[in-house]
Amino acid sequence: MLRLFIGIGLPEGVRDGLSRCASGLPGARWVAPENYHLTLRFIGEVDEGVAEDVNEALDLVVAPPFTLTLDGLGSFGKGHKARALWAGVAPSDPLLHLQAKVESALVRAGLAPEERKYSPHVTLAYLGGETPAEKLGRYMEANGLLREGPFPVDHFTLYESVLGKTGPTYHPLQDYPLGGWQP
Ligand code: 2AM
Repeated sequence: MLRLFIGIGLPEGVRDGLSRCASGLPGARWVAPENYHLTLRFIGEVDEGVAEDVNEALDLVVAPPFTLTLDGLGSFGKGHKARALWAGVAPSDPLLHLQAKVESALVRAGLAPEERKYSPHVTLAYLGGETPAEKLGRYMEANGLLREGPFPVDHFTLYESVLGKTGPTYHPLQDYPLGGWQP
């Protein structure tokens, strides 16, 4: 079985910029900068036959390249209930267009449609409940002006997520270019 998701990798300069925010928050499990990414669609565990169907469907996705900007910080959950800290993505119609194309390709490949609303973000850290709300508030204030980009997005990627003792690592399996149909 393969644990798959589809995402957009970030240029080294953007990862460096984000990593400068990755300290000063007790209880945070920081994502390693080489693992920073923007998810388009989480797939989960599938067998190799389904993975091949997904690959063939993604090969047919046609969407234009675009630029993205990361803007500000947010969290899933608030205060002491926050469970993830992330960099936000400045509103982008081309990103939503690509995400919709990817979603319909996956449904064509036989996957069940995603029920959850798409919420673009780059996870910087997971919080296990030991981070005091007041420390998180101060961290957000100190780092909330975070802004990276604009940077070009000219492909998206099928990743395998490998769960390990120190957390998951993400391995690119296949890149799909943006910018028109290529034989
Ligand atoms: P996250 O960054 O908010 O944790 C690989 O796990 C990627 O898929 C991550 O970007 C993760 O989002 C996203 N993802 C979405 N739904 C998921 C789920 N149910 N389980 C694990 N990862 C999920």
